Amino acid sequence: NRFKMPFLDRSKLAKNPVSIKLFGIMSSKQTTLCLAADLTDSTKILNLAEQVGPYICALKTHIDIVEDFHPNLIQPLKDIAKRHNFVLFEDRKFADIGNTVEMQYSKGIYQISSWASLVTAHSLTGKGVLDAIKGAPGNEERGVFLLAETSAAGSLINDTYTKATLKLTADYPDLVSGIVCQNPLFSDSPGLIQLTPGVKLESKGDNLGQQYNTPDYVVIEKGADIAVVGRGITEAADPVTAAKLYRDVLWKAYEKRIEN
Ligand code: 5IU
Repeated sequence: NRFKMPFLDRSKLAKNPVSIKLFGIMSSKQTTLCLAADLTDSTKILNLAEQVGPYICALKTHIDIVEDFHPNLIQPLKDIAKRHNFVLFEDRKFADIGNTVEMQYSKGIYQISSWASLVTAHSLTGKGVLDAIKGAPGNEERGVFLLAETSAAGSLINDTYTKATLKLTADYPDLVSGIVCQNPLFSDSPGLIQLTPGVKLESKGDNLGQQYNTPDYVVIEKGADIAVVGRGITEAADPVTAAKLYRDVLWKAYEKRIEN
């Protein structure tokens, strides 16, 4: 099963090009850390990306919270991602009918499909979302993380929904990079990546329903391959030191998981 398999072996079983790339980055940089760069200022995002670049495998954005957004932000961000070898990941959580998703993904001021190798999507509206992302213009290199669970307290997602999401994933092996979830929902399909948000060393939540678990717990007990860390890093006194610490702790947990 995937929990015991090294990433490099799993990369050979992955069908999505971004997953293959990610497994390679994770192995060579020894990091499973995805930074949630939830900042509203372009310069701050670029500076943080530059500084923590060596320690992350992916940089997750919410591009629509950037207050001074200009398309000029994209090229430097792409340059930093290339130089430090990490993947750009827009957490757009597409959830509309296919036709609308196609436009949200490729048009408007953000033109997500032109720069984000990875995006998130809800499975709520079914296969149309995936067909839209698959067929839209933009970069050839693209992958989707489908939401099967969330870290939010009181989430309406139930077991039936989660199972149906996994089933949908199986129909798009070349498009879906992995699953966003909190529990080890799939043990086979080693080519798929489990992405788990809600990760913090001090696992106290916020006052808007976010629930945190520690790096050790999500990787060893819950099967996370990539851990998403936002405020644990962005709000640390020294974000660079914090990123390095999360990288180290997460990687040790992964090594422990695949041990013997
Ligand atoms: N995020 C979650 N939980 C989820 C999903 C996405 O926290 O279930 I799906 C996003 C929201 C935010 C980041 O961008 O991951 C976590 O940030 P913090 O580590 O600051 O809570």
